[in-house]
Amino acid sequence: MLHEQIALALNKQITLEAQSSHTYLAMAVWAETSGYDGTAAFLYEHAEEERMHMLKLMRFVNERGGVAIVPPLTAPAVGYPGLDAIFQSILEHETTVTASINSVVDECLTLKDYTTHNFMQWYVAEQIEEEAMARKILDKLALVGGDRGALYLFDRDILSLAGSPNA
Ligand code: OFO
Repeated sequence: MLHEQIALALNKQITLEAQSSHTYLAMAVWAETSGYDGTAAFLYEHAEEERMHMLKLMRFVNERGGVAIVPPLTAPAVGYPGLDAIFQSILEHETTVTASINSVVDECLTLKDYTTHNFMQWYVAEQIEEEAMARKILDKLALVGGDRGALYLFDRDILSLAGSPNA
């Protein structure tokens, strides 16, 4: 049976993963309607992955005797100033997600919930990859600078460039 505080922390994490998915979906729509088809494909896929992260947590909470809450979400932005702003905001968001995952892990140790601690290790590893990926993309964008031809190639190559993020 899940400790009430762990259930609360996991439900908070569920909200964050759902909000991530929602936000990346809005970014995908912007990219698709701004001519960045490669970036849009990447972001649609990323949004799906975040939904999977949310579902994995929900199933775990329910399996352990808690009740997963389907969270209300905040409406994401409709417009974005450009690709740099999008990936900068993804990096900042993922840093917040990492901090939140670390605090769940902390709580597990405090309350001696080693099962949830073990389950959360998947998320800890995933965050290392997600942050690294956002940094790698930002580095590429910095190289592109204002060069439109290079931006075209960036958009064409983003899926292979970033590698396929973990599902
Ligand atoms: Fe990108 O964060 Fe999920 O876990």
